[in-house]
Amino acid sequence: MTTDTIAAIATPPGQGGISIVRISGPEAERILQEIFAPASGKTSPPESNRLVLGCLHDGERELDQCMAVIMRGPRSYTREDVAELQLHGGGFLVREALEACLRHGARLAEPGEFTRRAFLNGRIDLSQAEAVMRLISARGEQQHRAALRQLDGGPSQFIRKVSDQLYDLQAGIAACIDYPEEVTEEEGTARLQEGLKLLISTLKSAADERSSRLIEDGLRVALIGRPNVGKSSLLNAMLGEERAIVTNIPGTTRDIIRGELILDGIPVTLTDTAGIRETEDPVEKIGVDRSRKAGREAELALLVLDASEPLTEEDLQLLRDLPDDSAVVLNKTDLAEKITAEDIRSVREGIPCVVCSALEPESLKPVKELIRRHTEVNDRLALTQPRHLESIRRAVGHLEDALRTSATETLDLAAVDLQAAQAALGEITGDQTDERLLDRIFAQFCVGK
Ligand SMILES: Nc1nc2c(ncn2[C@@H]2O[C@H](COP(=O)(O)OP(=O)(O)OP(=O)(O)O)[C@@H](O)[C@H]2O)c(=O)[nH]1
Ligand SMILES: [Mg+2]
Repeated sequence: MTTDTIAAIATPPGQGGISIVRISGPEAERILQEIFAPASGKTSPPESNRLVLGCLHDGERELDQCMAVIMRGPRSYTREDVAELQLHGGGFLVREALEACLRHGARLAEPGEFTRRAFLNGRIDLSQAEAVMRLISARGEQQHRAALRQLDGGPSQFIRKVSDQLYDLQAGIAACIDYPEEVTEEEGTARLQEGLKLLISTLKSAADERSSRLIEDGLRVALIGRPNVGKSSLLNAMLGEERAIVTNIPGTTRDIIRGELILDGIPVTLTDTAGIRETEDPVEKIGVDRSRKAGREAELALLVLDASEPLTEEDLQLLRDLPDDSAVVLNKTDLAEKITAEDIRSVREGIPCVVCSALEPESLKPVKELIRRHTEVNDRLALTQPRHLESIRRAVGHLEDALRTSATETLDLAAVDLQAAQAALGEITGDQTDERLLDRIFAQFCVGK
């Protein structure tokens, strides 16, 4: 399908032990022969999939002593002939090697073009191609696991199974229309509706938006509260580093400060905020607005209170204003406690409340445990990637239309909805795609992959 030969540096820029330059296409082997001479002096074509030691040169000029391999298609990543050079890792050398490939007829690859070719040549489907990029950029265990499952073809198998069941329903409609003496319209409609309900519930339970968001984006936790209660100290203690400035002057933190930690394989973004209070200072005012916004936008808002002081009117107001699904952290329990969890619950019934001291790392366990409870995900989900969820939502919409249409109109009209659902599912595996969608997906890749 593809006719030209592409080349790119597959390893990140900078110095390292080894860098890899990759070539794919019909000219890959010729280019390799022209710029690489095996140390054995052999001139016969090298064996496929075997690393060979030799000399990389550009005409008369020696560039490196390196390893090279030719992987003849279809036993290669792209199913085309692929050559790889393993060079000594260094910015100058690797760029020279790439230049040599380009001078001998290769074209510089676009981001993701190797993987795009693997997809176009039928080696992997679209969802697996996306999984490659997810694997590369995985932060934390859960993202990694979801990416591996996807690369393994889990979501694709699931979609194909659902798609087969959808074809069965389409065939059922056709049978009903073509052979009315065999299947009555009522029987056909009843069977279709039963099948549709089952498919809708299968798709909905395979694509849980909350779990998907957690796996993809992690959990956002905001530390809010009035000044000087120890929000920045808590952030630092949780991260194990001095990220935010801490002083005993109320109003120290002026802006949003973020840090990331991984809890149970899920990335958790902790946000420290400016202490919330009435102020005339225009800069502090902006900070306070941002704090309130961070509290509203987080999946989990933690109201931090200074347990060594009685509850103030500001504390009570913040406590009442907390969004649902928030919790309270009573900090500074190394000092004499003036507030208890009971006091808090008498204002907000049932709200989770933990006690700790930012100065005693051991005491942070309950805070971590509280956050961890919010990171629980259904990790057996078939689909987690946002693009896939969007297709599933559309497919479910069409199936629900079909359910309505079959109740009020004729079956052939419902068949149109089923076709639309089938097309939406096909976008996930790439059975139905257009160039624009492919461009959008592969533009997110790195060059050389
Ligand atoms: N004894 C004790 N002191 C603490 C604890 N946590 C914080 N402090 C002290 O309380 C003061 C304020 O701490 P910060 O972490 O700056 O408080 P903050 O909530 O970020 O304050 P703003 O940035 O002004 O909103 C500092 O002097 C800290 O050392 C704690 O658990 N125990
Ligand atoms: Mg602070």
